[in-house]
Amino acid sequence: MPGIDALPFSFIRSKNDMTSIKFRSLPALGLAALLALSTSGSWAAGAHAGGHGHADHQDHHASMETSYGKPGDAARVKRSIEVVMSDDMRFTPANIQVKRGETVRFVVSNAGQIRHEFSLGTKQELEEHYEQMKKFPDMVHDEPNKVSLEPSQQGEVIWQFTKSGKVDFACLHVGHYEAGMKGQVSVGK
Ligand SMILES: [Cu+2]
Repeated sequence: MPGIDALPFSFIRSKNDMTSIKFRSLPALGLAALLALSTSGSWAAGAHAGGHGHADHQDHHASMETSYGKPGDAARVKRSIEVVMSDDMRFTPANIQVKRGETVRFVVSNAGQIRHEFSLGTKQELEEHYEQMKKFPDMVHDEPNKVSLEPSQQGEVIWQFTKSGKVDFACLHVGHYEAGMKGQVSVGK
């Protein structure tokens, strides 16, 4: 993983809590690197992916609440929304409506010939991550609010939208965001 050793410590730390929930799906390399960098209890929480009960998951998720919602519980998914990513730097659909409180499963597929990702966040957060991606284009992202996909791959993000308003999503691969690879979720009341 070129570059990751050079990442600011605070940046990595802010990632760990979000990353731990997808512990099992991390590629071996990314996991090893993150474990090497991790020094505290957040990885103990990560281990819960292997065995703790439902209540623990709820608590952990609640602690990961963001201004645009929180990782969703698969058991609460009422609706799946298919999102296609393409090499013309577009998401289809690019505008999505959900209700406040709704837990949505985004079924994301990459119809292109190059890697793309679907990242949910505030515009500010996405743009901050994008600046990081420009510095470290090979960074591995595997967090509950995003999925990164090779050509022909399909993945998912399960997210609960807890606040009404607008939530952005984007592909943060270098050049893609500027080319307009972005969209918006409108969260109704
Ligand atoms: Cu892209």
